[in-house]
Amino acid sequence: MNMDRTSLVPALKNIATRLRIDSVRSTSEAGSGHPTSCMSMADVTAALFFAEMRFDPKDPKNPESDRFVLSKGHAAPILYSAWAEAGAFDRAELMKLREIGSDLEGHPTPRLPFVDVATGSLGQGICAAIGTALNARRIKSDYRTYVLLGDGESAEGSVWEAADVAALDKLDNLCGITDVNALGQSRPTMWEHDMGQFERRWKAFGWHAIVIDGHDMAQILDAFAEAKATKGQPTMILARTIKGKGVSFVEGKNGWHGKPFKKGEELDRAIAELEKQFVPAEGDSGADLAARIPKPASKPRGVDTPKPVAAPAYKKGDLVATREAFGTALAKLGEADLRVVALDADVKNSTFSDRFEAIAPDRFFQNFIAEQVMVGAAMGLAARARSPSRPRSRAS
Ligand SMILES: Cc1ncc(C[n+]2csc(CCOP(=O)(O)OP(=O)(O)O)c2C)c(N)n1
Repeated sequence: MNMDRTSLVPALKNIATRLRIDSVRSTSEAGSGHPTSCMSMADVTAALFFAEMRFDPKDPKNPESDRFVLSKGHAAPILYSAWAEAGAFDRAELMKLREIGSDLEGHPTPRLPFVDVATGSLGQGICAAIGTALNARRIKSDYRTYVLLGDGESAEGSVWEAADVAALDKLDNLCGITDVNALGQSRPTMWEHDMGQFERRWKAFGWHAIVIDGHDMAQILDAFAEAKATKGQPTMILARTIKGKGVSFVEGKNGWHGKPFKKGEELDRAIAELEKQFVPAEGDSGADLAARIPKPASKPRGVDTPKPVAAPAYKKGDLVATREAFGTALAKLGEADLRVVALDADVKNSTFSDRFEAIAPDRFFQNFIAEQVMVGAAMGLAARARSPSRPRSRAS
């Protein structure tokens, strides 16, 4: 179902309101979690899932699907809510957040079919997103990778290692969004709402940077369109937002990080305020929305079956340095199995992984002396390199 902007914007706003309500309710039910961190990113999430990404909620591992990495993993409740809204699983499951026995943990894990990599240790998600973006090149797919970070998270050194490598690799299939809500865990963030600081940094690292009001749906949609049209460099959308957006007594207030609303008067007040924010809109029921999500093209892809190769021909008594044996074995594995990739941090001539590069240059990824992004990217590549697996019917 296609919708023009005038119908789309109110429908997306209502989704954002539902995502906020779910995040508030599920964290209150759990008695823990980060509702205010979810509320700042609700508008961006609604636009991303229901007007930007191509994916099939029932087949999240489809090799041609766009990828989403929630780098600020503590905002997991809104990720779960978005997938439930899209029809991946029953919305009632959301109320099992953080229960023993539910896969809807406090931070996302790949036990969930729609999560590629575990996030929550801040600064790692963007590195993994480099891996999923590189994988698109490896398998010659036009899928895009989206990664959402916190502004507090952006102080992590690994974020800037990732920024460097993505620019060097000209990953124009990668789009970051920074949720600049100006608050961290215990205090305001380093640059608070000084958007120019973020913009200058990302531009200096070679990214296309777009500053927007992260609660203005039209600006969000325009920014995603601009990112998609940007060639030769990755894009970072810097969304100025308000932490706790939607509930007046927490909006922009320090001291509400990682605090659910207390059941009873506090929760009821929050929900009542949010429910007032629904606007008249057509076609925003769950089924309408899921039907509107563009599905990825299905391309026939063979399974890369490993082929037998001869083991390295060592003779008893040969003296071979461990690192050289490693390089030789790695090259053999690469020859046998096309899914094997290798990443290096400027030590390929010590580890002999240059032997792998010689036989499979298109599966060898150089990260220079940036080991954090190298390890994270390896995680992203590993998550996508597996053969397509069957979709699971429920989340927990
Ligand atoms: C590596 C790491 N350090 C510290 C933390 C603890 N922590 C969790 S959330 C958070 C604040 C994050 O702030 P920000 O990135 O701005 O996110 P938001 O305000 O949207 O919650 C901190 C310090 C963590 N999860 N990972």
